[in-house]
Amino acid sequence: METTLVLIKPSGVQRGLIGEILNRFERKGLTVVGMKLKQLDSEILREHYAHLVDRPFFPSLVRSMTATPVVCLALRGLDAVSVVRQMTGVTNSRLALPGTIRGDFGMSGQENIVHASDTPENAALEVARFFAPGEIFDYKPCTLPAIYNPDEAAS
Ligand code: IDP
Ligand code: MG
Repeated sequence: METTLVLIKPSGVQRGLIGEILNRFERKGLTVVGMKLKQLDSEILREHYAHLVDRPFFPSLVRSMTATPVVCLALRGLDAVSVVRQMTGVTNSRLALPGTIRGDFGMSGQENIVHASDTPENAALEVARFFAPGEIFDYKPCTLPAIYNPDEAAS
């Protein structure tokens, strides 16, 4: 099973979408193994968005991501990273498909409601960036046999 990081960004928090977004991931069958509010600062954002620090919109991105606390979610499941990226939709919310979070709730490229890890390697780094080890809970929900077959659940 993979564990991936989702941030409900200030755009999602301000819009009152925390419950809606969490509901989608729960209904899908992902296990919430970590969850908290966190106020971000430019230091963690320079690390988290290291691939964007030299882009002209980076100061605006930092302002946007520090406007309110974000909701940090660690979600576990088979192929959780790609499943959650598909549920998130492409970066520009105006191009994101209906049925995705960005496609259903967003109109912006920057104010695009959620962050989701893009590869298993980055997911491991990002979960460790936003959660202390004691904040991730290794439990198996009793619904797992209804979500996966035994071979899948063992992987
Ligand atoms: P992703 O969130 O879909 O993985 P990234 O390219 O990793 O997209 O960019 C991280 C975040 O930076 C985006 O979610 C968006 O909020 C912001 N961003 C990316 N490209 C632009 C841009 O061209 N203008 C403004 N903001 C951008
Ligand atoms: Mg990204």
